[in-house]
Amino acid sequence: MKELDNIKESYISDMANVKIMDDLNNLRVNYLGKNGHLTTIMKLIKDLSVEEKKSFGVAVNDLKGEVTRGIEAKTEELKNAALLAELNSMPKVDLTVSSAEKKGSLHPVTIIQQRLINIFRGMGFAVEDGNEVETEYNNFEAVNIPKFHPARDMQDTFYLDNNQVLKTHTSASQNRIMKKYGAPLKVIFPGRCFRNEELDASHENTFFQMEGMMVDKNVSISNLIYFMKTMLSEVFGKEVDVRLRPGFFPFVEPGFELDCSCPYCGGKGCRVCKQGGWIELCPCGMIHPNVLEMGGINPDEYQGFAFGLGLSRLVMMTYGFTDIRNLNGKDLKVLEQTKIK
Ligand code: FA5
Repeated sequence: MKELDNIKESYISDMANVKIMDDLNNLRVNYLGKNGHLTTIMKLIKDLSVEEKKSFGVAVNDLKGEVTRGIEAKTEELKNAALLAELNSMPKVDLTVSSAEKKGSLHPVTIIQQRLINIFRGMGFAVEDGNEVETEYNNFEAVNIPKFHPARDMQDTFYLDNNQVLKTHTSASQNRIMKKYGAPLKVIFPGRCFRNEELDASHENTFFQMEGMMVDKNVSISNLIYFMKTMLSEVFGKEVDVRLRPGFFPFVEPGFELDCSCPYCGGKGCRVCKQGGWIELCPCGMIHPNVLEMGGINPDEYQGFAFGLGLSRLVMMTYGFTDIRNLNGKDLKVLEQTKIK
């Protein structure tokens, strides 16, 4: 039938002009839609003889099938072309180039902190995390440093509008720990501290400490010495001696500076211990009764010790850093030297 031939011819030409999906959708509507050529042509069927009706129906259906298959094939073709265009527009990746050669490593502070945690866990201590932003109360009042106490001058820091501060020492967590655990307790809590400092090779405004507390009945200075000696011997991998000198901290009574016999020269004197044979490592003392009481622990029943190890300084000593600022710096060579082998 001539009309059907015309439709086929215009379909072939329209299909040849399809460039994008919208063209193809228009073509689908024009030929297969409700008012499309292959739908409206069926109106002619009523004027045909029975025989003609049959062959006309078959021919229209054949052409519909051809158009449907043509549309499917074109859809696939357009999708592939779009994908190819997208791939071509992407930056080229050369899979033969070897991957990044530099491997990451743990920060020296993390390494030593983890080592200390393992040692204290082995001695039955729990491990806690402290806040970096603390209430002024916890940082000072709760450790027996009331407002206007001169000890605050040595630990100046950032004061926030809401009575909070960037914590100046890990002792700021003592009160929370005591309230959380009650007595008896054995806990360590490492953390980052902040002070308004004159910066030099051994003073940073941001540094790490590791605090420890043990509270029980009949705890004495001997327990403190035992744990400190065991911990330091483990850290340095050899037996070290410790000694106590008087030191003042309002939250301990008596308070001490704990020195450790130099693990590098065995006490004979070297560069690390500045020829003195001893290294000042860890302020500590017996927890002041006021501090226990503020933490909800009865000082008549319980005693305890606390220590505040200068973790950043211990890291410096362990790896031979001569300037503490390298620990917070971005020089990768520093980290590479301390990679765990
Ligand atoms: C304190 O911070 C006490 N809270 C420690 C303490 C805890 C005493 C429990 C008694 C009982 P001190 O200000 O001395 O004390 O700091 C402790 C250690 O932190 C120092 O020995 C030093 O190793 C380290 N440290 C202090 N200030 C800095 C700083 N600016 N940069 C690097 N390390 C520092």
